[in-house]
Order: sequence, then C-alpha cells, then structure tokens
Amino acid sequence: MSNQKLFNVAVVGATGAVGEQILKLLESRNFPIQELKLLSSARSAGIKLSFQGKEVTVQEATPDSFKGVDIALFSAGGDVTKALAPLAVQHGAVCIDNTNAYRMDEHTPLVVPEVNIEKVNEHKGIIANPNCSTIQMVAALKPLHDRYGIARIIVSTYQAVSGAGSRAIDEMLRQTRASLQGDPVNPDILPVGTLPVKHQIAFNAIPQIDKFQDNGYTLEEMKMVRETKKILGDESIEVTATCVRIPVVYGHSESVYVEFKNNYDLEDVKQLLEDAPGVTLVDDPANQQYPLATDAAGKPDVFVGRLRRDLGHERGLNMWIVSDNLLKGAAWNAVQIAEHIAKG
Ligand code: L14
Repeated sequence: MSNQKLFNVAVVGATGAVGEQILKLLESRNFPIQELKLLSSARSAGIKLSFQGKEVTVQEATPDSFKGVDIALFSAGGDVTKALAPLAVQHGAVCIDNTNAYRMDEHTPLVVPEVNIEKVNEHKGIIANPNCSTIQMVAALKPLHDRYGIARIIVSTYQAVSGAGSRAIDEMLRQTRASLQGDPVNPDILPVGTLPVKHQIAFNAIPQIDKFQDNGYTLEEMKMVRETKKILGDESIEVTATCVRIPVVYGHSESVYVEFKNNYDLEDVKQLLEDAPGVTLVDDPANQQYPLATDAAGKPDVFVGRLRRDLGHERGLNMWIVSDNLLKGAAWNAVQIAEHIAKG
C-alpha cells in the first residue's frame, strides 16, 4: 500500500514481558510506523532494543514523551497507565492499555476484536485490553453465546507464570533447579498480592492471582467475572472463577463449564468453534488430541477442546480453552486493536 498513512507509535513498558511481544508483532506485522518510541521506567531507560534492524534506545516515560504520538500501547502496570495515559490523550494519542486501570470504566471500551471490535469507535482516547484469562474465554464463547445464550459460567484457570512478568519466570526456573538439587526454594515474587507472604511455585499450584478482595475472591477472579459481562454485553451472565498459578512458562489453560439458556447440539457447537475467527478446535479424544499450553505457546490463536455434555445437565457443556497469555492474552490482542485503528 503506497499511500498508507504512517503513525507515530509509543510502547510504554517496552522492556517488559508483554512489551517485548508487542515489539515483535509490530515488526512481523509490518505495522505502518513513522516513528517508534520505546518508553519505560527510569530503571530500564538507556537499554537498546533492536527494531527492524535498527537500534532504538529506551527512554524514561514522562508526560512530554507523548508529544506527537498517535498510538500509545501501555503495558507497564496500572499506576503508570493512570499517571500517563490521560496526558497522552491530551496530546492527541489513542492509548491501548494492557492493565486493569480503565477496563471497567464506563467510558472505556473493553475490546476483543473477534467479539466486539465495533466498540473501538466509541473510545474517548483510551481502549482497554482485557485480562488474559478473560480474552481467551470470551473469544471461544462468543459464537456459542450468540447461538444458545449463556446463562452461567464456572471457570477454573491454570495460569502461566509469565503473566506476572519476567521476574516470575526467573523465579520459577530458579526454584525448579533449587528443588531438584534439594536446596531451599526461597519464594520471593509469587503470589503478587498486598502482603510480603510468598509461596513456592515450582512443583506446586497456587490458588491466588493478584490481590484478595473483601468478598474472598482474588482480583484476577473478579476481573473474569466483570469483564466477561462487559465484553459479551450481557450483565445477566452469571460467572464464577477460581484462578490458579501453575509452573508453566507460557500459556494459560482453563476448564470452562457453560450452562446455556437453550438446548444445544454438540456437533453444532463444534462447527461454530471451527468457524470462529481466531479459534482453533483441537478435539480428538480417540487420538488423545486436545489443546496444550506447550502447543499454544508462540501462536496467536485460542485453542479449544475436550468438548462434552454435562451428564447431569442437558444444557451444560464442559470445555478446555488454552492460549498464549502474552500473545492473544495481551500483545496480539492489543496489536489487533492498533491495526484496526490504523486502517481508519
Ligand atoms: O490484569 O499475574 O492484566 O498473571 C494479567 C496477568 C494482572 C496479573 C492483568 C498475572 C494481569 C496477571
């Protein structure tokens, strides 16, 4: 496209686990970039990253960083978004935010392109990227909700450590080695909560992701509850979630139980998932084929399998949903939104 408009793009949190994937995607998708600004905290400023064969120096993100920026992708934590995104908007930038800061704000669209891309047009400067666990679940459930109406969802997650950043990946690998050598594991990072209480992640399962709320649920669980209703545009859907961290590096897995309002046909459900954009059906028990985090890692799709009717409830369906949490769960979903904006 010769007369394609070019954009000044800023990546805030460029040196983080999600930022790294955003850069790779902007590069591989050949995003129409005029100028690329890589921003971070003062701690990482000065680091040089390579983009399309050129070196780009990471700069400290300040309010002035956003002058002339058209599209800003934020993945540096909710506090950074809250401090800087409104200023970026004042400078005329559209912000795509990967944090929890604005997801439930009534003026902020919460977008999964395969589900509700039309909401992008309602933005007032900020578009929120949903939580990773929510994104992969609603991408798979959307066509089923349209056809049969979802009454309720019971979900348990098996989440990768990379969601908590590169330091959590390092911690899991370090603990695994220590554990195999019979050395003390010294938990330091996980769970990420409000207290200095830490637990072993190597060879373990931790039923806490993000901080506890007063209602006994964790914030990650409440994100799944609230965001699912907002993205599917249906407050009547009942959602309950248990979010668990497991010793996997990339890829969240989810056991999802759905109860429909209407009777469903299992073969039709499979067909709907076959046809769903961004979804790959892997459901072949005869050959022991089903979605696995190790297969989903590095891929943009949401993988669905283990489809089976609840033996005690006609309208109940069990499924297993897996996706790369840093890609569809974060960077890829954000870049899809950016591509939609760039198309105009
Ligand atoms: O709300 O620790 O976007 O795995 C996503 C991953 C917060 C924490 C978010 C994790 C997060 C999270």
